[in-house]
Amino acid sequence: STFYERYHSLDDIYHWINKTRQDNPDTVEAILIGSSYEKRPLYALKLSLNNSMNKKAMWIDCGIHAREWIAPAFCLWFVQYALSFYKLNQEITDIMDNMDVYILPVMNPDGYHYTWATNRMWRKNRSVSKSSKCIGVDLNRNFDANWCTEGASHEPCTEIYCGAFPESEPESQAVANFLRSHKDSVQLYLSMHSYSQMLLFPYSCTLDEAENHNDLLEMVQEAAQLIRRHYRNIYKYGSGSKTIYLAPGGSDDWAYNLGIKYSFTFELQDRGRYGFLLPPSHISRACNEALIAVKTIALKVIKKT
Ligand code: 0X9
Ligand code: ZN
Repeated sequence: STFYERYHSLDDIYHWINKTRQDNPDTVEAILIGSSYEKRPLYALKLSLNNSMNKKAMWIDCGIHAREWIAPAFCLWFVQYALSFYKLNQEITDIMDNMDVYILPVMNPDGYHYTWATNRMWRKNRSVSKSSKCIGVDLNRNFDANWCTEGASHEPCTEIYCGAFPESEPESQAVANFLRSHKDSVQLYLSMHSYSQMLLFPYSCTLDEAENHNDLLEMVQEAAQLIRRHYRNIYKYGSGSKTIYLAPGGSDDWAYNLGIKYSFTFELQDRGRYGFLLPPSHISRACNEALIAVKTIALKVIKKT
């Protein structure tokens, strides 16, 4: 199997980031957007394949949740695909000609490292709480979008602990700061998770409909249809609160409220057979499916804006 058909340790991913940057000095930049609770660097890659000015941009983060290994694998896959197929594949060429892409391969490096070293099923980050012996905040409950209302918990020992206050965690703060300072260019926000095969959009923090609900629905519906046609695989789609559950404090809702009106969370393979333990032999298919959805949505955003 190739590099992209395997899961990689955090050290391997840091080496990959550095190598990717060095091998593509004109098109790839590594931006240090912050550091984790345990002081690991958070590098976002900026892919800029057509060096025209004033370009719009999309953001993809992977690995908010530590045990969802297919997500960082997708981020690496996507970078490799974009760099290899620019000028060969029409769709990725159109996307890269119109948008810069920011990619954060591992948003929760401390948790990811912990899943390799100690507990494969760890979800949260690794921050130590003042009030409890339990460790970790759910970074996808730590953003400032109806923070810690129904669907999150103030109890540090739960898997959905929202943290002491919104953006209490260095990882969520780094992403929020970066997006705040790039909100004029970033038009599309994507966050990669697993598992359950869903294409979700705001809101998850309320049952209210987003202002452009029908637009968002149309985009994920087309993406899901294409996945079904190409791979005979079913992805559910809809607003987060109505498709899975109420879950406040998520990055997608927060980015949406910031003004990034095309904001999505993908739940990649599978539907529960292997769950978080998706075998490496499934990586390629899972990533190709997700790629169809990313392309479909990005092209639609380009057309609309
Ligand atoms: O609960 C989550 O954070 C996500 N599901 S997961 O199984 N990967 O943990 C769904 C996130 C949907 N979006 C928001 N809740 N904002
Ligand atoms: Zn997740």
